[in-house]
Amino acid sequence: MHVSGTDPDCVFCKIVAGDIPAEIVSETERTVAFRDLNGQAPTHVLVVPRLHAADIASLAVAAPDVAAALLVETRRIAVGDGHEAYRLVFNTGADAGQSVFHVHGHVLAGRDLTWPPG
Ligand code: DGP
Repeated sequence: MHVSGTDPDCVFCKIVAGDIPAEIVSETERTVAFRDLNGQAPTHVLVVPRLHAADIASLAVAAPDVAAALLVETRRIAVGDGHEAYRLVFNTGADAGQSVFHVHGHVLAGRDLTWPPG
């Protein structure tokens, strides 16, 4: 199970700790949300747990309360940016486009979001 307190080599653990700057959107007891460096929509926010977990399924098994808190936070982020509708993406595994292995939900909103995704 890839869940632990923090990983010293993880870029998102460093953002959570404040060691790397990011445009923080919200902070809760369990989560931190910040704008994506390579925004793909007018709203493109990443919401992450403070604890290190590789992906959403690992997090849900090890700490379901944290996974639920992360999901609740996604709507608050979208509404905070003025959007009732949003897309939530968890790329899971390198072949699915995951490049940072600290679970993060992409909250995307503010433009037409086509289906199927690329
Ligand atoms: P994914 O491909 O699903 O693992 O998404 C990783 C996202 O993280 C990608 O859209 C770019 C973003 N990202 C990577 N490094 C940083 C960083 O240091 N700061 C911020 N704000 N975003 C980052």
